[in-house]
This record gives sequence, structure tokens and C-alpha cells, in this order.
Amino acid sequence: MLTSRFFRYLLAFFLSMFIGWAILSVSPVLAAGTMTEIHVSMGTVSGELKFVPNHLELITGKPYRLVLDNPSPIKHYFTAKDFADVSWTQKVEAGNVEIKGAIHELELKPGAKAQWVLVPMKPGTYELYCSIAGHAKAGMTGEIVILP
Ligand SMILES: [Cu+2]
Repeated sequence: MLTSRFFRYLLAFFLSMFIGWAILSVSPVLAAGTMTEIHVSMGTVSGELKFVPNHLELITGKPYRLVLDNPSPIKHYFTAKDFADVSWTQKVEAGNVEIKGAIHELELKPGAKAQWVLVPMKPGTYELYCSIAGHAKAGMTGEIVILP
């Protein structure tokens, strides 16, 4: 009698452990279909120094895939340190490489593509710019707004 109750508790314990683990492993970012893609071109084919678009809006707590590409003849940086600080980065995918962990800046060579999968966590307006000398001054800036 006592043993069968013990085993039921034990079973319930392992079941709840399993359910907890299952919930944790299906993070919102991994749930396909709920992720919003935002495409940003760094520079233009004709060499203009700008981000297209240069104004991004994201919503706090929602998963995003920032799809970056560089169609221009020179390399550029996607630099958004404060934005990165208040976002949770799941990964950055570039070519066949996946990078996990904190990211503050991405360098894209001509023709390169990268995808940054993240969840913005704190509302605010954050600056975006290209950190190559002269590019921000020439207009390669933008803003990323995280809405509540
Ligand atoms: Cu640049």
C-alpha cells in the first residue's frame, strides 16, 4: 500500500520533470511560424551609404529574424550595441556557421548575408550605424525602435 503510493509520487515527480523540460526546450524562438522576418540591406548596388530600410520597429518579447545582406561593392557593419544589450540573441547564422551568444556588431563583406535571431527585451529607441570611418557621417545610420 505504502509502496504503491510512493511509486505514484515518484511517477508524478518524473512526469512533472519531463513536462518542465519539454516546456523549456520549446522556447518561443524555436516555435516556427511565430517569428517575424525583417530584411535590411546594408548599402545599395550603386554604392550608396545607407541602410534600407533605416527605421526598424520590433515588439518587446517577440522573436525576430533580422535578415541582413550587403548588395554594395564595399564592406559594411551593422552596429547596434545598445539594441544588442537589451535583446536576447539566440544565434547568428552566416554561411554554414551558427554563432551563439552576445553579439554587438556584424561585419558583412560585399555580397554577404547573415541572419540574426533575437528577442528584443526592453522598449526604447536605439541607434544603428555602420562603424566604418565616414559611413555614418555620410548617412549610414538608422534607428531601431522596440515597442512595448
Ligand atoms: Cu558602411
